[in-house]
Amino acid sequence: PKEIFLKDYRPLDFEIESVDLTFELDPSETLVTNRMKFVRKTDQSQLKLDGEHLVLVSIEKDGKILDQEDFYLTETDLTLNCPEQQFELVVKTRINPEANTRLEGLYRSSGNYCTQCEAEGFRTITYYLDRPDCLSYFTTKIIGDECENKVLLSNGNLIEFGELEGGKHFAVWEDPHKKPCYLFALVAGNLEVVEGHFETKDSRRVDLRLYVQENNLDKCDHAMASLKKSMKWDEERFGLIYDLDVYMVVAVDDFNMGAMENKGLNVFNSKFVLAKPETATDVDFEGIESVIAHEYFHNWTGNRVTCRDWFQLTLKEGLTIFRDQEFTSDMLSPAVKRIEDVKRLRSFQFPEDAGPMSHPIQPQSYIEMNNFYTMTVYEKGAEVVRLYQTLLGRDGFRKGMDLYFDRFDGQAVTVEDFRNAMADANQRDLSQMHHWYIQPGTPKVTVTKQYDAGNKTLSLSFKQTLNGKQEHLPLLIPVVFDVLSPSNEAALSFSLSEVDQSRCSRADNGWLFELTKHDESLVLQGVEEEGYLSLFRGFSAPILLDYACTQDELVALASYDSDSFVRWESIQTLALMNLIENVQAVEDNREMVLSEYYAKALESNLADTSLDLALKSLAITLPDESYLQEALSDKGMLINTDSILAVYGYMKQTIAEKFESSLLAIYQQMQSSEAYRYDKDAIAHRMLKNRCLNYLSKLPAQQDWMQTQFDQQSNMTDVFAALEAMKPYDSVWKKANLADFYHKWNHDDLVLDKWFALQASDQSDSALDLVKSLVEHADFHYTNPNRARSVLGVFGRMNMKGFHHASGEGYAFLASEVLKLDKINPQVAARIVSPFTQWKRYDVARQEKMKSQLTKLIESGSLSKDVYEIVSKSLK
Ligand code: HT7
Ligand code: ZN
Repeated sequence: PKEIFLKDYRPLDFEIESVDLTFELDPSETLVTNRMKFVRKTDQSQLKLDGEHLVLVSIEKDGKILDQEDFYLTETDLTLNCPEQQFELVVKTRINPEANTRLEGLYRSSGNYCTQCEAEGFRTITYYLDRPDCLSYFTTKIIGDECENKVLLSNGNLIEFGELEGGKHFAVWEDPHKKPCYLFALVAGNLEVVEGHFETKDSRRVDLRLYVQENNLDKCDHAMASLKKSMKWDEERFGLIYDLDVYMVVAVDDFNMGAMENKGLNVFNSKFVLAKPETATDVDFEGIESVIAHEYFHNWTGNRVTCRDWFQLTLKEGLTIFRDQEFTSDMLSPAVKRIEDVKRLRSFQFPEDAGPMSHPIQPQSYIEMNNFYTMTVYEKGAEVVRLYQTLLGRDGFRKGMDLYFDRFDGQAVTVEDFRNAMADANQRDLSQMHHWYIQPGTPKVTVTKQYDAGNKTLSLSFKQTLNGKQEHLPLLIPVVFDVLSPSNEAALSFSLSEVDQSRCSRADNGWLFELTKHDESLVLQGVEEEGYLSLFRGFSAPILLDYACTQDELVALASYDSDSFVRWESIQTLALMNLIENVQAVEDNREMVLSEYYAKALESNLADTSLDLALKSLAITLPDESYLQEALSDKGMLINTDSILAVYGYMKQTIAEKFESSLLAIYQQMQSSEAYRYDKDAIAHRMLKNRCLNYLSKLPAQQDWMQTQFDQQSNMTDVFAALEAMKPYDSVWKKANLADFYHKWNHDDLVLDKWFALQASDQSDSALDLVKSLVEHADFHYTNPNRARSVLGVFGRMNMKGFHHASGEGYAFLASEVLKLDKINPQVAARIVSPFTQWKRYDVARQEKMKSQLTKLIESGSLSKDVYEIVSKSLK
């Protein structure tokens, strides 16, 4: 397959002024007529249009039908000579939506038509210049059978509709905003609508419409409320107002990702729209709120100002993730949101960046663009956007955003354009920020301190490395820190020399030191005692911190640091040290222990009645397994998954035993007879309660709580937490509860996904047999991405016992499933294969077994370019 490079970017030779599309819908033979007005912009007269999986019916140029010899057709494009300055082409193609299991372009889901065009799906609908810098005005006419397609939707405003002969009807939509074709959308079928409205701050009424299947009408309230909150928030925080009279969201069951921000007509995976307390957990509710917000925010960051080419993807995605993080932070708890985002980044993005698919947030090349919708482009990209806000302050960041929209509204631009807007609006030189965009890997910052009691100076030295070396272009790293008194918890005062004042200033949550070189130091003067360092407050940069801190210092920070992130981070570090020590103990045949320091920190957090309940829950949660794996790899240790399983088993059991009475008391205090509410306090109560339940479930004397909570059937958060707690038990009662759950919910696909996922992550001794039985289940369908992910995705990522079974059978199973899925949906198959990319991290025996499955996949000779790219890069 061909590799595409950023360095080969060339501006367009032709522009398309307008596009007039007509769809004559038919499940297997939809006819698309595409009338385009072209303007030639350079001397180049060869026009090459992208097109794949299409049957070409005819091409007409300026009213004349072209013959076979007038154009050149391949599997991926159509080339013709166009010496005219301006001309019109009418291209007719035939497509088969029903056979489209790739779910790109036009396809059918639950009997309805829908589209997915990002990144390069439009070329499977018609021949076109399918690249984001080709902006055009779209008009779309949809003709369909009236009984089967009550609803006919596309982007923009409805300008005409009516009846036709033979039981058909039509609708014409006109989008007044120029857009790239990846934002095109069409939806048709028998959907019901939930309506609402929003009044903009300039007093315009916007109609809000959620389209869902009839049986889901009772699950739309939360999505509608989230949409209204998002619209209001974007007006208040960024002054951004919606620009059409209607905003539509359609929920579909078969969808490759979370949702898609098509102009005025978002298409969503139903998982991110539908919720009621009986069917959805708090995590689902939060997911809906943030994805609804994310897609809405794209209207400005992505749609009004779009990307010049796909290498600029982080321009819209990093920025929009940052915006949705800020939104959630304002809606719920800023401290909790920050910790959750950092956990996600470390558990998923850090490993990606340390593996064979590592790439900068602005990738330099790709084989399949869909493989670059990654944690790096999205989440690390958002962290890099956050760096601007940390460096410039909220007001400075807002000034930069305002200038960005003033300069680039209606254009397709680059990450450099964004940076220049930030710099110019704040009269700052931010050119060094470029280094974050072009270098892969997670930087490490090593900090050392030296206290001189005689001179009362505290010297801090900072050293940055990337991928273990100092050969990289140095990064601009904001270090937010403070120095705390060991005796009275307060921040110590100090002064700075004049030179240091230009590199270190006061910030909202401490001091802001701008590290710009490979090695740098800072001298704090007038420091009365050797303080404790509270470093990278709020996780002020996406780095790995290497700071030789004593465990006493960590216990102190874990117990009283006023920065919630550092407080949580300190207890996590103590836990991590304890976990690593125990991994070593297992491997050396020594006894495992619960470290006295970690236990002390747990105790003080459990006892702290002033601590926010959600933060308490996070504090008593062990770092997740992928974070431990990351830490072991960072130390150069190979991972033996059996040791990791043994260590987690021991730690959970020992914590439960040691803190039984506090856990039980908190569990009981957190009980509530109130109806489900989705708000910060109620979520925090459930979160802490269910964390305690999880620990208590390890203790024979407390096991009944699981069944009691399950039987109460209060809401899905609590029911599912009870089932999760039961998961490790190979017992009759667990099976009976799972069977009850299935009978109650098998009519609801989203709930059934949970039932599948729970079992796919079951790490009991029968893990492998269980997952094999799941793909044989009558409700398992390879064609539905949510279902495939809830079994195969969960098994590869979350079932250490089954996937990494020493026999290698887990690897063989997943690889053979990837091959099956690749024939149906390559985009989803490429995600499912990703756990194999980490093969070099595991012990030698496992490495060989994983590698041999990767080799088998390559040797199958029939891989899609999606899966091929991941597998071939992993084997390099
Ligand atoms: N911009 C979208 C990214 C996307 C996508 C969505 C659904 C299916 C396939 C897709 N390919 C790319 C989603 C977002 O970031 O908002
Ligand atoms: Zn996005």
